[in-house]
Amino acid sequence: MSRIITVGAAQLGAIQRSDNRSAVAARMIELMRQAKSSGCDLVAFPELALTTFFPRWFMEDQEEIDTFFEHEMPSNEIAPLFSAAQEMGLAFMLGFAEKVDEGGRTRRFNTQIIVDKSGKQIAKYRKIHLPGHAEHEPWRAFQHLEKRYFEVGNLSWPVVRAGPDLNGALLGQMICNDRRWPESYRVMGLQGVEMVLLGYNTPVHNPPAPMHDRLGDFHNHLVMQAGAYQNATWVVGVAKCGVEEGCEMIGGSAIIAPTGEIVAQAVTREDELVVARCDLDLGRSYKNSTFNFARHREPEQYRMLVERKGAKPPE
Ligand code: CDT
Repeated sequence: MSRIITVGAAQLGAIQRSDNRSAVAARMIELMRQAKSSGCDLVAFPELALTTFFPRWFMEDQEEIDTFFEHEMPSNEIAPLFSAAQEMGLAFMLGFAEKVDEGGRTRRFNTQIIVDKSGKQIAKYRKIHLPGHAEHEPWRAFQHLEKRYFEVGNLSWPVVRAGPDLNGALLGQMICNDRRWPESYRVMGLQGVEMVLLGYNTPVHNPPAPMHDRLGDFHNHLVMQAGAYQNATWVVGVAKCGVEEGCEMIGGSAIIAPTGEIVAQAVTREDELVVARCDLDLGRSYKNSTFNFARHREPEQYRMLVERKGAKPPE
């Protein structure tokens, strides 16, 4: 019997600083309604879905910075999103800035969670590859201060086995910049992942390398398609996009099959639901042949991957 789950990539258009969380949640609930009427089991939202992409600003006042973080999930403002999902019997993935008291101190992470159809949180991931910089760089058109506002995630890339409501899917997560790194996919590939959910906020303009700007959409799909094929997994990439506080961000939300093919893709840079019926077993033939890891991988020869961080050319 085939193991199908119907997935919605719930792309969000721009969120301005003046948009409060209740207004954003209302937009998300509308996308959930569309998802329900399209037969979705699971809806995925973007990275930092509840606010504008705040690392574009240099801020020093911790109180101001913390206005972008969630100290409890769900907060009162976000609770309607969770209730709506539960009433509709929809599972969802949500990205947000997490402020947590852990190990006797306050910590801040760029986080995603998966909530099942019954409203139970079944997975959490904290972003590991934090792009950008930690100090103010006024020469940039806008900042990218993820290294200032977040700690590196401390949960690696866990894969969870969802319950029967999601056909026992083996689900993994990554966040935005992670999708550019093959290591992110492989750690989950080695756990047999069947579907990777990922949200992103990707500015069109890359201040340190403006010559890359024309390639943003291409690189977005290139890395997700490669990651899907090489690990025989579905990849669901969901953008927050459009012009946010004067910063233009790419769209291109896409659902990619284990074949490496894009099976559904957004055509706007606004709130838009992209739906695909995903057979969780579609990757099986790859996992059993070309990418039979147990048979063909040679980890002894890969030691440098964990022993060396930066590239060091030979003398
Ligand atoms: N949010 C995030 O990680 N964005 C980065 C911006 C590019 S920095 C070159 C990304 O990889 O899409």
